Amino acid sequence: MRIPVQTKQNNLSNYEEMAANFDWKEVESVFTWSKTGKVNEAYEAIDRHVHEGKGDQLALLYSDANREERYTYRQMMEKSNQFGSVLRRIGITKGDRVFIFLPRTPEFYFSFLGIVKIGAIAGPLFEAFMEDAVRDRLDNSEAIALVTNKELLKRVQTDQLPHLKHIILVDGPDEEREGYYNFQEEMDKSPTTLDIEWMDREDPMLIHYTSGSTGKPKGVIHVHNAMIQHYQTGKWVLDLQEGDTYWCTADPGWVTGTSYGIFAPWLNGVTNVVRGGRFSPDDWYQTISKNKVTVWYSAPTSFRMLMAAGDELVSKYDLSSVRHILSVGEPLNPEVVRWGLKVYQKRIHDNWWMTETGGILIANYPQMEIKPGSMGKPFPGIQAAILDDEGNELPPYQMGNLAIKTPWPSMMRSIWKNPEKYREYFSFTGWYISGDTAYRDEDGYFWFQGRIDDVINTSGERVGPFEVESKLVEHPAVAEAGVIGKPDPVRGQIIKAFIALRDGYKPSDELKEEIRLFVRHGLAAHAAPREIEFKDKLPKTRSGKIMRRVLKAWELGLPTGDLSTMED
Ligand code: 6R9
Repeated sequence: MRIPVQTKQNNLSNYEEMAANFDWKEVESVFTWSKTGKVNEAYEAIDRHVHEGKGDQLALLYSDANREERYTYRQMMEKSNQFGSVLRRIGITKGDRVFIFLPRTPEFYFSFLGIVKIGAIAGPLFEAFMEDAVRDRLDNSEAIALVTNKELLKRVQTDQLPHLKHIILVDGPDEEREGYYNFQEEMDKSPTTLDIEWMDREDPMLIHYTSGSTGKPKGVIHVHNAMIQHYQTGKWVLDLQEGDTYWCTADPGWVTGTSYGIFAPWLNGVTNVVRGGRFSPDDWYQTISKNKVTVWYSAPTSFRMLMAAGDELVSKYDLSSVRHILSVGEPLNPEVVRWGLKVYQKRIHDNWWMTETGGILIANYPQMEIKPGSMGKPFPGIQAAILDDEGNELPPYQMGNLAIKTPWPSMMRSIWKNPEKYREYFSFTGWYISGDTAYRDEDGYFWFQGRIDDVINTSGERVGPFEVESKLVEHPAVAEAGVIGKPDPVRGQIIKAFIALRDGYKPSDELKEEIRLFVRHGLAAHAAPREIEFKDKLPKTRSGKIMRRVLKAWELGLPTGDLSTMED
């Protein structure tokens, strides 16, 4: 099935022609730094518009249950300048890691832009992270400053973080304490102008931690040069145009919430909607209708939850402002695309990319036919291929490793303090290996098949099984644990843990609940196993590795395959 184009929209009028002729260099001339050679992505996203006479245009429309605020580009420029000054006064300089552990609120965005403006490296954290997850990230990155609030500070083990010298609290501190600062007081003391730190294109700007199948989460480093891709994909994939009101539902703790919740919309000069608080179908439809959202970027898990909330709910709201809908994070089920067509009378445009890629690489464009279930075609300037395990390109319809020709503007430039991990992605010369499997059809559309490793994708969140297993075995009752993703109609996958108990512990529902809460409170709610099954013994290799492949086969009732490496 193919869904034809509904309207002709942006200036990527002819995909085939653009894909054949596009040169990233053409994009550079939009920006100031094509003349100076020096760049700052936060400046280009915000200040540039003010200098081009668009300072009074709305940049941020923020709301949550208690607050409703709007900020123009000029105000965003001034607030982020002030925060940049705060950091400079404290002694933060270029290259320092400054983390933000806050709910999605305007302070998050002022801080983020301020950090980038002074050339420091911004580290956004999910508000949902608990103690261990926060500690691992602050520790590995050797973060020197943290912007947070009193409630979330309780989850920061400052005594175990010798590098962390400065804590800026948006609602505190209650009394004077060395190294603690009051966000608002410091902002009030700061000028609204700032000497921007002019950076080289290749200077680091952002660190996002993401999960692999082994080891602790890794710190993916992005550089200022990523802006070329943020800007151009914003134009051609998100279809951002003058006058748009855009809503990306992703949290900035996730790469989608920075590349497409901060940079792409502001580089393109549109109004960016941020809605705080938790997901609810009513709340989301209200957010669209109240703000007259024109472009809406979300994730399959959310669309599936909206679908579960029913067609009738949709008819209660005026969603007619919406022109363009997009999805990323996991496979977008054809059923959801068809449902979107029925209830929103709009196509939902799937696109593919990763934390490591920094920006969209494969997409369904507004002016292209959609084949439901396909991720779309490579962005102009991007060469995608399917490789076999020796690095040879495979013909259409053969499944293999989804790979991208290196480099591209927003590609990660390193893994923090882990060059070996970084190299693993580039084991075939000239290619980035994504870890996803896919095939290409004869029209050049790419179709996602799965992950090569054991990484779990639950409601669009990437969870490393190792991280969850490590936490599980910290529980006194748990001797061994193996964690897999189990297919789930709404969440894509749920986390299922197989657990062997220590001597003296008996399986019970209470114990399951206790273990679940242990992970929930130690790591994060989304990392806690929804299902737990007790086993006398877990399948292991002779070298002692838990064989998740066998656990998966048990779960799905499939053959267990080659067991030659399994211990007796
Ligand atoms: C942006 C983001 C990356 C992994 C990726 C793949 C899965 C993302 C997808 C998709 C099927 C899509 N994924 N988009 N799978 N169709 N359109 O999601 O980054 O959190 O790093 O996850 O997510 O497996 O490798 P990240």
